[in-house]
Amino acid sequence: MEADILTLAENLKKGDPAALARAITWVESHNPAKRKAGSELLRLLGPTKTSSMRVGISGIPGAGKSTLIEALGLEFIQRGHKVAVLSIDPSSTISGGSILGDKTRMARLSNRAEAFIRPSPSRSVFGGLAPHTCESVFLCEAAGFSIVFIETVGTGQSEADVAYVADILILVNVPGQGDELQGIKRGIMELCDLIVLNKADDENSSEVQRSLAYIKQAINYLPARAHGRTIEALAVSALKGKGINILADKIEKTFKELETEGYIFSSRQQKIKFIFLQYLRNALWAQLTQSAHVQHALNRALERISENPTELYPCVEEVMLMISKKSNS
Ligand SMILES: Nc1nc2c(ncn2[C@@H]2O[C@H](COP(=O)(O)OP(=O)(O)O)[C@@H](O)[C@H]2O)c(=O)[nH]1
Ligand SMILES: [Mg+2]
Repeated sequence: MEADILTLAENLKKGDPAALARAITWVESHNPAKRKAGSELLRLLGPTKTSSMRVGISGIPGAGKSTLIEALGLEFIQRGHKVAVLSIDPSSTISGGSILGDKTRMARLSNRAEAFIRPSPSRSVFGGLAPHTCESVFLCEAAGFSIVFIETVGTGQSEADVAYVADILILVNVPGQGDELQGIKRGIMELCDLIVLNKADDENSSEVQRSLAYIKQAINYLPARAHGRTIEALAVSALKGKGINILADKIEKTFKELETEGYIFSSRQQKIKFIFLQYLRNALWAQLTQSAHVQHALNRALERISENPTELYPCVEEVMLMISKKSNS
């Protein structure tokens, strides 16, 4: 394994896609030996000196996230970038996954030597996507990728988690979404830096204009972001390639400004602490609930609480008691 790790590190640093794919498999693995090899590899590679732009792309399924990433990816390649795409795939198991899904959707991008596309499971060994996605981003950077897109599944926790990994978060909307749906998206709207109205194939259509006006109005009601910028809205058509260069300009400009202000560096520092704590909490939970006694106490408490909902605290105490007995024995 040791020699394997060294060889892999060398090949990865040369930008070999097979080495990168293998390394990502290691950090995502449920197999403790592979997982350990993955950490060893990351330690060996160390922090990369060049910083990549980490761009999260969020939005409901079908909004055109993958199509948009393909269009943006090709644009950034033209600008001299190497583009990695990590698409969070809920159906992907840790061992493999539905690689076909997004690769076929990004056929033109995946044919390019400057691009690397990889579906990533939405849950790691210890739950949540942030820890392993974050490590996969580090690996992409070590392999020389200068922009990393992280595409979420557009539902649930992955949306909030991706904000911990990305420097810039883009929310993809489509014309004609009702107020109700926009409301659901409020949580993610508060985290994003740019809102893209995709499928604006005809930017002058009344539906596009209405949706854009609605988004701009909604932005006014959002609290200010930590970096003090207002969220911008932009209509594009990923399919027709409209507005893609403007969007790419905005991404580059925002990133450069935030980097110059030191915001990228400090927010990455903050975020990695959160990720570490999430990782640790999940690891602790996994370890504590390994014991059959604790599992038994946990099941008993779950049963008790379902019958006596007011006994939340005593039930917690009961399990805690068993945990401390186990850790002292
Ligand atoms: N008309 C139109 N269709 C689009 C546009 N972008 C994506 N689509 C289509 O929307 C569907 C879903 O796109 P996809 O990128 O897979 O969405 P995702 O689930 O958000 O990744 C596909 O059939 C795309 O061809 C666009 O700008 N205009
Ligand atoms: Mg997609």
